[in-house]
Amino acid sequence: MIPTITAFERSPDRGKGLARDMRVRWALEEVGQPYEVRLLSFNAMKESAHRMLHPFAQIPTFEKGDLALFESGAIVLHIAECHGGLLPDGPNARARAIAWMFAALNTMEPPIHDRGMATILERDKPWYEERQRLLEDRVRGRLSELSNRLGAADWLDGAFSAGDLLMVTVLRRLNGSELLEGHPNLSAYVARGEARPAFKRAFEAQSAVFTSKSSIG
Ligand code: GTB
Repeated sequence: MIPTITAFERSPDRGKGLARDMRVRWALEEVGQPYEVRLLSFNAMKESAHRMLHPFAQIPTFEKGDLALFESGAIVLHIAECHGGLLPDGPNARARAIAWMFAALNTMEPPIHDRGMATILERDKPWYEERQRLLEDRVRGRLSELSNRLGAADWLDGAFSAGDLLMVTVLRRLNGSELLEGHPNLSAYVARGEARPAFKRAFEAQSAVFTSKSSIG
C-alpha cells in the first residue's frame, strides 16, 4: 500500500527542503517505500478536512490504509519501525537511536526553531538584536555539546539511524550560518547526511514542487 503524505503547495523556503515534510520524504526514500504527496495551500491546510488528519492544521501528515498520523517525529518512527534500515536490531542500540530522535526534536530543534522564527517575525522590534543574541547563545551552547559528543564519528551512535536523519534535518536550518560553520565536525556531519542518495532523491522531489509541479515522490 502506497502511503500519502502532505506538504506545502508553496513553501516559504522555495524548495530548500527546510519544511518538515523533507524528513518524512527522506525516511521513505531510505527504506525504499514509494509515496504520494498531496500538496496543500495555506487555506486548504486550515480546512476541516485537513484538521481531521492534523489537529493543529499543519503539514506533514501521513496516511496509509486506515492509519493517519501527524507529527514528523512520530511519522519517521513509524516508518523506521515498519521497515529495516533506520533503527538497529538490538534493543539497547534501538533505544539509544530513538533517544537521538527525541534529542533532535526536543533538545536541538526548539532553540534552532526559535532563532529562525525570530529572524522572520521579530526583525522590526526594538528589542530584536538583544533577543537574537540570547537565542543565538542558546543555539551555540547546544551545538557545542552536540559537537563534543559527535567528535570524529560519522554518525551519532554507530551506523546511520533515524536519529541522524532527524538531527541532520534540524541542523540544516543553520546551513550557511557561522553558528554551524563554527563546528567543522557538525558541518561535515550535515554534508554527510545530504550526500546520501536517499536524501538527494527526497530533496529533488520536494524542490520539483517549485520547478515542475511534480507530486509523486
Ligand atoms: N511538530 C510538528 C511536526 O514535527 O510535524 C510541527 C509541524 C510544523 O511546524 N509544520 C509547519 C506548518 O505546517 C511546516 S514545517 N506550518 C503552518 C502552520 O503552522 O500554519 C515548518 C517550516 C516551514 C517553513 C520553513 N522554511 O521555509 O524555512 C521551515 C520550517
